[in-house]
Amino acid sequence: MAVEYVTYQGIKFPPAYNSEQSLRFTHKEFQVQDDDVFNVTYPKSGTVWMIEILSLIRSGGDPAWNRAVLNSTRVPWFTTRLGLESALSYPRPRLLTCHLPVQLFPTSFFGSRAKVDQAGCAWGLQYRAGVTGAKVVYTLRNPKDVLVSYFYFSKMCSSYKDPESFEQFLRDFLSGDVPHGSWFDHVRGWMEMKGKKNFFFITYEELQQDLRGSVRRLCQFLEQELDEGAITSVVENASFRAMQENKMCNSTLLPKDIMDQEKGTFLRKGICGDWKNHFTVAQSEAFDTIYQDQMGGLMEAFPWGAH
Ligand code: PPS
Repeated sequence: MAVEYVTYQGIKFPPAYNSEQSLRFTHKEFQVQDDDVFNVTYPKSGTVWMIEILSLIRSGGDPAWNRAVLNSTRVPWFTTRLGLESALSYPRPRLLTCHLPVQLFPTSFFGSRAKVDQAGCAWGLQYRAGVTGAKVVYTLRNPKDVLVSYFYFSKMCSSYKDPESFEQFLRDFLSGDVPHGSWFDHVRGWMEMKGKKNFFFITYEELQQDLRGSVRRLCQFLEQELDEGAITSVVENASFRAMQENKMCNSTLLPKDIMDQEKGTFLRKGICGDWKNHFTVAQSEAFDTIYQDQMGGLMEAFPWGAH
């Protein structure tokens, strides 16, 4: 059946999980609590990985919760219809997840005066430091790897249009004509928050390179002290292999009409640099030109910036 995306404020969303009403509600009316922790990503950047890490940290390194309860219940997708119900009945302190670009994030997180401040805050939103203690963990990944992962995911997930070809998907990704909008806008928007004390930025590549160090930094940010044994347990239980074996996070429990496991695997490769197996030299150069143009000075801020 043909997929018709839901559009909210000019951005497309997959129809199985979102409606215009649920997106408007989470944008305009969802009440952020002081002790909420948000896991925010552009798709395919390490969302479910961070869900495992955050839940393991929350349970002091004990994997029982991760092994017994679905990831979508532990850290609900609060912008989706079902996720919103879970989020509203979730006992505080909540762990929540979304792919929202910053301009569609709940306004209750920000000051509501919708005017551009003198410093030129991009979306006309002002952060009210001290009013809310809610925290955001934003994970980003080399966009070329995001694109490859997104390409395969779109093939297996019924709520996404099956890409015509890699070349076409590349064109759509570069022009931002994909669900959840442009990677460039998403990252640039959230990067405006860099330096705020309630924002934590991390890359997929850092998680790969030094998961233990990343978990330590996250614990510090979340003000949750874990001893070395507990950190070891987080690292072990959030490994690619452990996650592949855990039905509560490997997506194999999803019904075929949502995710067809015969068409692919959600935890597909879990590596950095798979783009090199997919991009031609010309495609990579075209990507770099647009990346440079869109990201400008932000380029060097990321581990893949120099390449
Ligand atoms: S989604 O659909 O947006 O929620 O997808 P998301 O979870 O953001 O991204 C899925 C990719 O993350 C990889 N992944 C991991 N890599 C390494 N280690 C661990 N533990 C891990 N967990 C998830 C997953 O394999 C997807 O990447 P690809 O490149 O497709 O393998």
